[in-house]
Amino acid sequence: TNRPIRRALVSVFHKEGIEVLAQAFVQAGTEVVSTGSTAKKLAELGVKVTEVSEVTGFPECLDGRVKTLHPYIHAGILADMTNPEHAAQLEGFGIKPFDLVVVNLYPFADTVRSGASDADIIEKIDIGGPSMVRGAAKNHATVAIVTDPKDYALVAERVANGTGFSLEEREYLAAKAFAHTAAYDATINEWTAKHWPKPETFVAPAPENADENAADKSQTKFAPQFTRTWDLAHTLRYGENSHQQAALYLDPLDQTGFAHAEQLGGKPMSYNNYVDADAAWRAVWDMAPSIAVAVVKHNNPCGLAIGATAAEAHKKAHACDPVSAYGGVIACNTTVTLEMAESVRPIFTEVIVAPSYEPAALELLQTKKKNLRILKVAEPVKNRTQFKQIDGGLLVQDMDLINATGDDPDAWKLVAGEAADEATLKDLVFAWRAIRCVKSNAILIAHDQATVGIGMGQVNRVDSCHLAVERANTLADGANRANGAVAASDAFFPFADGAQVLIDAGVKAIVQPGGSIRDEEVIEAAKAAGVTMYLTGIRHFCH
Ligand code: 93A
Repeated sequence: TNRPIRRALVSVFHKEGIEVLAQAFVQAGTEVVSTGSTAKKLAELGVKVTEVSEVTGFPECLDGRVKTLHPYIHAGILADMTNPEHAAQLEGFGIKPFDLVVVNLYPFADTVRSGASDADIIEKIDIGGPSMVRGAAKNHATVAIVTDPKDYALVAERVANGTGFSLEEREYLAAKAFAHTAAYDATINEWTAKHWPKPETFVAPAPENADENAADKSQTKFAPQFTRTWDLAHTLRYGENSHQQAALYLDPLDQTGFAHAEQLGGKPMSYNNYVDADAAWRAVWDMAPSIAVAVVKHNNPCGLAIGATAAEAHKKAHACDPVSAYGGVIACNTTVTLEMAESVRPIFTEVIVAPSYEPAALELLQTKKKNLRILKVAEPVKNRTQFKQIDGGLLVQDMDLINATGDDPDAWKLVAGEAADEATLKDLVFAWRAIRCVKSNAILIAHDQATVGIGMGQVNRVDSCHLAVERANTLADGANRANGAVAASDAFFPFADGAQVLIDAGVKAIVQPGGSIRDEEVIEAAKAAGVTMYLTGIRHFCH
């Protein structure tokens, strides 16, 4: 099934690595047809190359938008030479078939990332390239299609020794080529969907009595077909557990997010390190512009605090639960100072992530904590679409951000006790912001801009209340930290029992969304104890 390569079509934007192919073409005397600057480069490398315009008898035009889009090229790509009729037709037209097509496309994603103008970005939507790639891939019966420079060495070998590729190899190359054009188009789809949102004129009015879950696809801001592409960054040692394979993929249109962190020290990041560090990184940005530090374990905070300095914020966050902080991940939303590095130094920590490090802080961490993975992330967390895979499907949602209306205390409703004084209100706002990152029935007790007890991961709210109180009150020195502190609940109390646990522990104020049919019972419990209670009207579930 091997087909020797006598005639090749080469049109590549990135010319890197082309030398090895050129050498093979020269050696084998392959007839090469090529586009403008690729032809120039190949000629410089000694290849006898024919310009596409010579083959078509038509000049490249419209600023290069039309180069290869011509039947003299595409019939040469698409003729199935195992089919005698195709062969006869080609001969009738005087068109010669291609055995090899080498193409790489205009760099659309790179152009988007470079911050180029819309006009420049649109000019980088390759039309002729994908047409050649898809044509050659379709016609893998007689054509080998190469899109990946990593394959050049093998191609060169097969060109030079005259063996070409087997059918099995051409099929594989075709599959790879279709993956390449699909990813390319998905990236264009993502950019255009973001930049050209649906105009009002296309939004159908919601039908009367519409079931809110019914699939009125015209209503959603998400595209009916949610295509999205991710570039494989690298494989990971293993996944959540050692028997699971895993890898990290990156968003091709964005090089600033946490996944693109620069690693300045330590062992390679693991799957769980990424999960935890991402959660910690997000948690500290919920506190911006205040200086904040989060300590995360198993995707949940074991401490979160605001401080006048990074070091102070770390000390306060760590003090919330020093037992759990062992082997945790630390995130800071400002420069890590030497003082903070000193504070981190004695604590066994898996990962530290921050926007920057004082040189002395970095040196200390790099030299004294050799295993500590040190990450630097270029930009704060920004709003993204979130995905959660379910069996056979994908759930898509906007990110839950701390700037929803209910996060503004001016919009809160005082339903029990006296209005909080300034310091108490500050702690309530802190607790409410901090609750966003706590998972599954979140109850958080806070004092002096720091968490002191966090209840999470429970299947009922009352257990989370017990856990939060227990955490707050089981420090070695026996301090009863819940007493006089404030508390937040990520969702309403379905019964008064959970709130009562907090009240009995001595919290002076509680913030929660409200909205339970038993709100009155909950409010009564607070009133009876003289505890202040605010309702936010929105909740911050996080699973
Ligand atoms: O503008 S295009 O969509 N129109 C075409 O007809 C065409 N043919 C090849 N872009 C086209 N190409 C692309 O040009 C190839 O995909 C490749 O990336 C690039 C190579 O052009 P040059 O050889 O001039 O650098």
